[in-house]
Amino acid sequence: MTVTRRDFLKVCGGTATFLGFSKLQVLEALAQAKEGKPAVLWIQGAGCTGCSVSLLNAVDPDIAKVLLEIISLKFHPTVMAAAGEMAMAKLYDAAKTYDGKYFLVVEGGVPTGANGHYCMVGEYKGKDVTMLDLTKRLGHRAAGVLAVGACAAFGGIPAAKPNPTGVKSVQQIFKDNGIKTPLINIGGCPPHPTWMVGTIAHILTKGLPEVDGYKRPKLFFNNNIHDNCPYLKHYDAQKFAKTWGEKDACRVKLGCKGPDTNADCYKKIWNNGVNWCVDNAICIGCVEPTFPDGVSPLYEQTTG
Ligand code: FSX
Ligand code: SF4
Ligand code: SF4
Repeated sequence: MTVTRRDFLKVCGGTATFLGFSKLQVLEALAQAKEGKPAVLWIQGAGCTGCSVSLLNAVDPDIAKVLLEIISLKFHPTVMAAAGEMAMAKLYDAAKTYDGKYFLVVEGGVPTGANGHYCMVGEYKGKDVTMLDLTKRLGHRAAGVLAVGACAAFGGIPAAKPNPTGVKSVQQIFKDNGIKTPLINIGGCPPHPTWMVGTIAHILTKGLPEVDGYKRPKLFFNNNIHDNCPYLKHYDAQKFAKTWGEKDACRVKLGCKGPDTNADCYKKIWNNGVNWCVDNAICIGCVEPTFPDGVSPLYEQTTG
C-alpha cells in the first residue's frame, strides 16, 4: 500500500491538519503502520458490533483499508476470514509474536457470571475460551488497551440492571486482577469513527492522549453538548419542543441529556456529516459512564 496525501486527507475528513498533527507526522505514522507495526488485536465481548459498524459507516477510506492497512490489524472477529480454532491460533500466534508491543482493542463488555461462560469467544485445544480469559490474558501483555464503546469502557447496555450475566467494564476487570496496562476509554454507543481513528492516530504520532477522569481522550470528550448546542438559544428563551416534529425548539422536555454530556458530536456530526442525534431526536448521553441506567428513562426529562 502506498499512503498518499489523498489518503491522509480522507482519514482526516478533508482537513489539512488532524488533531494538530502535521501532514508529515501522520503520513509517517501511516507509513510505519503499513510496515506491520504496531500490531492491533481487536476482540469482542458483550456488545452489538455497532462500534465496528460505526467505523464501517463513516470512515473514508473504507474499513478494509483502515483495519488491514493503516492499523495493521491481526485479529478482528467480524471482518476476518478465519474462524474456529484456526482463528484462535492466529490470535495467540500474534500475541506471542508481538508480545508486549501489540495494542489491544476491546469492543463490548466482559461477562463475569458463570466464570465467564456467558460469553464464549472460541475454543482452543479442546478448552473453552471466554471473553473474561481473553481480556485478562491479552490485556496483561499489551502495550496499551483501547476500550471502545460504552460497553467495554463502562459496562453500557449489557451491564444495565439487573445485569444477569455480571458484565463488567475492561477497567473493572483490570482493577480486579491487578492489571496495570495503560488503558483508554472511548465512550459512545457506538463511538464516533473519528474518536476511534483519532485516538489511534494520536497514539501512533504522539503517544497516549491526555485523558479525563474517566480515561476518555480530552480531545473528544472535553466539551459539553448543551453549551455548544444549536438549540441553546431556544433553551435560554424557554422554548421547549413538545413533539418530535418541532424543529425550532430545545428538546430537553423530550428527554435530551445534553446538559450532562460531554462530547463533540455537535461539531463532528454523524453519518459522514449528514446529521446528529439532537437534529432529529435527543442526546441520550451515550458517552457517559452513567449510560444507560443513570440517564433513564431516556425519553423523559431527567436534567436541565
Ligand atoms: Fe456496546 Fe459495541 Fe453500544 Fe453496540 O459492540 S457501545 S452495544 S453500539 O457496538 O459495544
Ligand atoms: Fe440542545 Fe438538548 Fe441542551 Fe436543548 S437540552 S439546548 S436540545 S443539548
Ligand atoms: Fe451519544 Fe449524545 Fe453524541 Fe448522540 S449526541 S452520539 S447520544 S453523546
